[in-house]
Amino acid sequence: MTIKLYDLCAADRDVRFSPYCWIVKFALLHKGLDFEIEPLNFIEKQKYPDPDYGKLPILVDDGEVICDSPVIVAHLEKKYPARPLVATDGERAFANFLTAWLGASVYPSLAPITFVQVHKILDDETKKYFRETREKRFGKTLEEVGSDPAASAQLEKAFGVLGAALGSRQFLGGASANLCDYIAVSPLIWRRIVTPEPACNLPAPVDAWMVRMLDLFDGYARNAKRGRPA
Ligand SMILES: N[C@@H](CCC(=O)N[C@@H](CS)C(=O)NCC(=O)O)C(=O)O
Repeated sequence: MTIKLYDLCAADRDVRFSPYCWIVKFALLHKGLDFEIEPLNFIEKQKYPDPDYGKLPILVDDGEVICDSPVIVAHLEKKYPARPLVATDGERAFANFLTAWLGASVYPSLAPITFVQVHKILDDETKKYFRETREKRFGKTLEEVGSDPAASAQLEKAFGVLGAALGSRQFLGGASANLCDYIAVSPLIWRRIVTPEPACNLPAPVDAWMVRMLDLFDGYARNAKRGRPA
């Protein structure tokens, strides 16, 4: 059995920042599965196992190509049912809620101010692709997109919601982490790897939980290499 994760990288191939790839890495670690990582950058699409899909993560599990982090997670859960990522339908519903919350309340403020930082850690050719695609998407320069004075306050408010869900719990999953934690932490790991500048002040329960998340799996995320402007 070989499991290979195609993981998005910066100019330095050891710097791997994609939040969706992080959800998959946490899922593989949670299940205790051995996996190899193949780092590829944004413009190496011809080397992606599915070049037409054109995004990462992609998992290749015993020759089967699986795209899209929720589909990959569902595949892992089905094929490797030991150590479930969610144990009940309620947990699955909460995981879906968190994905929607990230899309509605976190990424709209976090992505613009982080894209400008992602750009700094890419090689020159990839920088060109990244700038062109993101500027086309937003209709503004990356620098204009990245200078939203309201972003940090909006993020503090959004993470207040996560703090309320955490309360005094160790993890969203209770005494131990589950898929809900891996989904919720993924944008914070993204930001941490891309830049040392925090996006906002985190509420105390979220700050303490983040430390626990970084400690998981022998500090896998804490020890992940962080980007420096290329
Ligand atoms: N829904 C997908 C989203 C994957 C995605 O958007 N990946 C980004 C990196 S974070 C990507 O590969 N983008 C390719 C590009 O912009 O060219 C998932 O959850 O895996």
